[in-house]
Amino acid sequence: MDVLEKIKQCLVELDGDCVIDGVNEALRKGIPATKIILDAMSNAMKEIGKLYEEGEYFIAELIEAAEIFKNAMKILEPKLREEAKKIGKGKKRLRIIIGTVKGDVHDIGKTLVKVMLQAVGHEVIDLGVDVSAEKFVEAVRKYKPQVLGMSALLTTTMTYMEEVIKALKREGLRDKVFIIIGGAPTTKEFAEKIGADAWARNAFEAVKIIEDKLSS
Ligand code: B12
Repeated sequence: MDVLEKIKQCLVELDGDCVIDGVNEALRKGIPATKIILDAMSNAMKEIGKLYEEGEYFIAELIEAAEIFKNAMKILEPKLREEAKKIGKGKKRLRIIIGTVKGDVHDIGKTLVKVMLQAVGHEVIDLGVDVSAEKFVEAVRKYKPQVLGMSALLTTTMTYMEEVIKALKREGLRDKVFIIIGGAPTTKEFAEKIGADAWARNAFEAVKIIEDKLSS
């Protein structure tokens, strides 16, 4: 079996040791960390989501999958940072605020975006998870970032992104930041509908969009 397929299978089966073995093997073979994370591991998480939906897996399994993912990230993060540096134009260092919106505690995707943006050389202020509109507004006022990134993994919380944008408008801060959103249920159309400036499918794309639009 191909090593990326092995990592995916092992993660879906929640076999942490096997994931770590697979990751080490893939790195030895020279497979980029970006590919390991965005292809094998992220697809495994989608698969795990499906198993949850179908009633095969429960919350305990989702928690375990998240733990395994985070453990593998400890090995992959240094490589990921090296690789991300290469996409960065690195001309302008930006200040970026990022957070997962209110009601939502999913943070793996957001953290990946953060790590890659930091690797390119930007300053990232991570507001964490379950972040209210007031907190986003306060942070934009305080830190004056060029970019605001919002993450949501639930269809019930993604709508809150629009609340944040409305709150920024009310405070006269909307036009001062470039707003980029992401997270599994979001789309480019949704981003346009709520008045965000951009949407990214994954962490790699997020860095590219920000570099192209703002860092050159
Ligand atoms: C792991 C997981 C959990 C873990 C999260 C642990 C953690 N620390 O994050 C735990 C157990 C806590 C959890 C809880 C719940 N979960 Co959950 N979870 C998942 C799962 C399996 C994987 C998510 C993940 O980490 N993916 C891997 C990362 C790398 O991918 P990603 O998050 O999509 O991020 C990438 C892009 O989206 C993008 N991106 C992400 N954020 C951002 C931000 C910006 C600015 C940009 C530009 C890009 C970007 O870049 C990232 C990297 O490439 C998903 C399945 C799925 N399909 O997503 C379900 C899923 C999201 N969960 C789901 C549900 C229902 C729940 C619960 C409601 C279950 C419950 N009954 O309690 C709770 C909600 C808790 C809450 N209030 O938030 C559903 C959501 C359904 C829906 N349509 O709303 C899903 C889709 C599973 C399913 N198919 O049913 N979950």
